[in-house]
Amino acid sequence: MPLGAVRRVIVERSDPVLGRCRYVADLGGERVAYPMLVARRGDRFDAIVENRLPQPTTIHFHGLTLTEGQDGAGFEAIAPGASKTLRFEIRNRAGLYWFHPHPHGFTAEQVHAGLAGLLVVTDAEDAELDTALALVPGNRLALAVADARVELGSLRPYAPSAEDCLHGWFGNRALVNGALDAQAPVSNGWVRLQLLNACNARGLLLAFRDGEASVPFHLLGTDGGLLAAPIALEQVFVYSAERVDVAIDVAGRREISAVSLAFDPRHQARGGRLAHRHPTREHYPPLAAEKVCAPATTRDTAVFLPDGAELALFRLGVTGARGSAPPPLPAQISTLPEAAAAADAAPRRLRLDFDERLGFLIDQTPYQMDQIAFSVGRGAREVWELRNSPISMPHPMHLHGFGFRVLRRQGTFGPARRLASQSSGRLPTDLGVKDTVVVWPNETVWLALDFTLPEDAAFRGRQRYMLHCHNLEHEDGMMMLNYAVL
Ligand SMILES: [Cu+2]
Repeated sequence: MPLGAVRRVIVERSDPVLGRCRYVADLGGERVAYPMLVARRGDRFDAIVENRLPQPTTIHFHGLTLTEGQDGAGFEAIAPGASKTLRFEIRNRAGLYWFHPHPHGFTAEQVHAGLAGLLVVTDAEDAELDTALALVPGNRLALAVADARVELGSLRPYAPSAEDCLHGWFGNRALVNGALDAQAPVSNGWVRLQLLNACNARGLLLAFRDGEASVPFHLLGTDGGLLAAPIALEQVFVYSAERVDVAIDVAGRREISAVSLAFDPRHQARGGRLAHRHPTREHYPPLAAEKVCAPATTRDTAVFLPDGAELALFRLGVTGARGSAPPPLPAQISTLPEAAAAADAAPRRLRLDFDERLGFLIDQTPYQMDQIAFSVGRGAREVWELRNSPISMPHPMHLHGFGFRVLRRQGTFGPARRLASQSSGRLPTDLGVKDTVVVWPNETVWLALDFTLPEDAAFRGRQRYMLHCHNLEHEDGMMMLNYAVL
């Protein structure tokens, strides 16, 4: 559905007992639940968001460069029964973006409830690639992969224990665009998949199989669009909120299954007795009926697969006769330059830590909504050094407002080290434009950032944005900070 056609977005509960929720797009008469939005770079969005939840909410367009007022980061949540107008222009590169709630203290529960929508942005370069791949309609898919706890065919409501608050909420089954056991028909030739990890906390090690055999694929792009050149791979990490764009040659195959392979997720932090109790939460009910949503005292082991466990994701059923071989992949697919740091930039150091009492912290400080951790100059080019402590977990760190580039990784151990096939200790996904980057335990990651904002009037004055962990239990557990662009 074209982004520009949406007049109103209704945020509502579809199942008050289990606490399931959905976005409904109103096109000025016709209403569509779970809308998948498509736009071209330069398109505008102008719609009213109506909050019909019993909790405050916001819509954060993840990955887009927007003003503080349109970013939906939770400084001004939309109260139950209230509305807000969202109005902006898409200035980012073509790629897979997404939208989800970001009200402080309610984000994990609302995203888990099903509030995660996709926005596919295209441009001339993106269209050229489809032409070069001779992509047939139906062979380009945008998929949001989440995990949920399913028992006896029914989704269990969100009720995290202290252990869940520490490690994250993990399910036992994959939901793809909201469906269990998802299967998509595709035709012979190239298939282009743009995939979002919409799990609250689970890291995915994405791979494809034909029976027992691994099916190779090519990484085309990341969070913020296409790489300069495709990279041939057999598996790729996609952490919460990260996106990958991949091409798979399915010619001559009948069925391909997408899986998350088993890996050691390096959850090394232990012993916290964390429970997320935000003062504001006490004024609002949970999304699920209270009788099924009492805070769990022990972890719900019956319907639970830990992070790093193998998980079936979805299947592609291949139809049509095997024709001639699909065209070769172009050697260059975009004009993205190499990542480079400003020559004189001394790094801004940020530490990721764990405290048994306070949980996960950035620079030893839990989130405070009315504080600004630091300010950056408009148009400044900076290098950020994110260092994770050795006793920790992988933290997918998300920056609001700006895409960035990964310069270097150091101190990487475990499965990420095995896949760090690129220069400067980087993973293949590090070669693209990112808005979310995983920092593994003991690892230091250097990022190149450019804080140039659009010239127009809406961006004038101080703009506040956030840096936070996108493990949503860590996010609601205060692993966030505000920064300002002056
Ligand atoms: Cu985290």
